[in-house]
Amino acid sequence: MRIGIVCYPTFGGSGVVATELGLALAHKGHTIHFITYDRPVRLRDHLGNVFYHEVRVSDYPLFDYPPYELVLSSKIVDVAKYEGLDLLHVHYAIPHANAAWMAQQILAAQGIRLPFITTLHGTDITLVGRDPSFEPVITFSIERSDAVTAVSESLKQDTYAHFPVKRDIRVIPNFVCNAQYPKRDEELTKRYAPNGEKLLVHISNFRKVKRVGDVVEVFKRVRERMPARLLLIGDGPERQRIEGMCRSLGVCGDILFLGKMTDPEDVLASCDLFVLTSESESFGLAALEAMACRVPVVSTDTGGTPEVNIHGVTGFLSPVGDVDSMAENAVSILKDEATLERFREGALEQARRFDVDIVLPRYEELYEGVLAQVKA
Ligand code: GMT
Repeated sequence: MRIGIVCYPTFGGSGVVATELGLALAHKGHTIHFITYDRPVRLRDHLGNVFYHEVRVSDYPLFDYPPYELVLSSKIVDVAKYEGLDLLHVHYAIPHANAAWMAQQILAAQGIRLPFITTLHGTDITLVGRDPSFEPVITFSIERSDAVTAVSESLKQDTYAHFPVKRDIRVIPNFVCNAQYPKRDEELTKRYAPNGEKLLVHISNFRKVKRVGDVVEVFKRVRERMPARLLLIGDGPERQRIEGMCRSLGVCGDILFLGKMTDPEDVLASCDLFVLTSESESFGLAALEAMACRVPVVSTDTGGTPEVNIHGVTGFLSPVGDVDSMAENAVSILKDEATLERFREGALEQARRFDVDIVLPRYEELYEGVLAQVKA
């Protein structure tokens, strides 16, 4: 199949999933055209059948708001026509689904039928999407998509709860390419934990929804009970505040801010526990990536996280904001090697249930179904 993929090219989970999906499809022989405003950060492989089309918005002074969606729609039309796309898969509803719908209309006027699939990722529904100024457009473009998927059962239910949407939404969870994840490298572990401290890790875009301050509070409590250090990977609007918080709590010396990392797997695999304290999380891809590195997870019990992090098996779940409970759970996993090992195994087993080889065929089946409907 010739498949167009529209996504955010940044470090967000939706862009990562879209890119890994495109690469996995390309490995199976499909031709993939990424259409986005920058090269997706995870687009690292040089395969002959993967292409990147940049959406460049003119900065004409009349535009206070550059019309990105219009340029995106035009680019989709162009790629669909000249590369002969069979279908388009857009990740994150805003503004990708409505840009896809507009492109579909323009192509239809030229006698070309381009079906499009929308994958809902989380904040497009639970945060941004709930802003009333977006609601009619999101509802419309979800209804008009040829197929819609959500990355968790929880996100599917949230969509029905917050939007007047009636159509079927198929749950296809996020995935990991387990074969790509490295084993723990003791040398690397020693660099971050030179005195055998337990290594806690958190990865996010440092937005408010991630409650990174709670990660620091959890860490502070764990460190009172055992030698420990914390790696914070990523960057975003909350970083400066969190740095200030670390200083005032006096835990700076044991917290390392590593910034944005394109491929954090090696560092992840050198850690002992992943901490995810989000207010809401439709899936928690970073937690699944940690599990693929045999790292258990202490997380909040919100949105889709319980579908990924199994309480008592891959880690533990606590109410949002309950830093005492999360710290207690962290200590109970880290307290002895045998327990940690049991959770490590549980985490890896769970990651294998979300392997690309299991999830990818579900997307291919969906694509084939959509194409069959178009031809009928
Ligand atoms: O978490 C973010 O702020 C980024 C966002 C995105 O769309 O890139 O992540 C969402 O999609 C990920 C991939 O499907 C999910 O794993 C995240 O749980 C989801 N984030 C939220 O729901 C907050």
